[in-house]
Amino acid sequence: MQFISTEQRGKIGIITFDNPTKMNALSEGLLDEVIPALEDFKTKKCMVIILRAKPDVKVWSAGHDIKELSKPGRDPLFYENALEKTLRAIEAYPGPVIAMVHGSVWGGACDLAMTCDMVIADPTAKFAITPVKIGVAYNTWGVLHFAKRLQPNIAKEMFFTADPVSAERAIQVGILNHLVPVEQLEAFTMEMAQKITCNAPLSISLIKEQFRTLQNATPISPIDFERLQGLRRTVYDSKDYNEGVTAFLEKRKPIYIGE
Ligand code: LCV
Repeated sequence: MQFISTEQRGKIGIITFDNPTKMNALSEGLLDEVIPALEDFKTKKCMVIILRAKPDVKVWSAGHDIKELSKPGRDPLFYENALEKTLRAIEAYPGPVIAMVHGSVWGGACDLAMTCDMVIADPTAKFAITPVKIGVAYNTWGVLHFAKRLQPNIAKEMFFTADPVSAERAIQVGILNHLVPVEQLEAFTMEMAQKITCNAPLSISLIKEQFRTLQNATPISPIDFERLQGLRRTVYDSKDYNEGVTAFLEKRKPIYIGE
């Protein structure tokens, strides 16, 4: 594998993002390695998955590879998008997926962390969800991950400001299960994973699936779904989306006009 490394320790599967030159951006290449890794750990009956970056990184993941975002006029977060497929694979994994976070977490990587069953971080961690920074038409299922996990006012502040949330605040508002010192992060996470592997795997996978089914059972009428998709199209067709991506690639501040 080119962009991740994997390791199995007993019934624990570990996936490490390892593309530092691109700050572990969630490119199709990286994600196309994560999904088979999850499948492989499932075959090996790993009960717990740890998703992590290398110990010394500044950035856990820079989020979607912006260079791969679809051009205006096409939905950037379509159902078969590599990140959407990865999020579904994490939700469907028959055991807890723990995000072990050292460093900053951006955009789609923040959604990834919020889709994991638990998040354990050290004080270097920070979390930013960034569609409004780039003019992206975020998807409704993605918004649901935040709406399920956080108080609406906190989730809205994260989306509307796109500001990174510090580790200290992340533990206060419920993004984190635990905030531990840098030097204890790996041992603490492994200890929790190890503890879980001593419990009944069938019961664990049932309860995880019950959580997934209940949390996704958010009633929305077909007409409302169509309406939201129409609103999303207005955004991903907009001049602002084009400006957001172009400004990022040109390393300048975007100038939004609301069209
Ligand atoms: C491609 C990148 C990226 C990147 N893609 O290093 O959630 S949504 O809807 O927004 C979704 C669409 C999404 O996830 O969008 C991506 C959201 N991610 C971000 O907003 C983070 C953008 N990146 C940054 O703010 C900085 O790069 C951080 C703070 C991560 C690191 O800053 P630092 O000064 O250490 P540079 O900014 O110099 O980045 C190093 C190289 O990585 C590229 C960036 O363009 C630069 O490329 P060059 O070496 O060609 O100059 N890069 C960074 N993030 N998400 N490429």
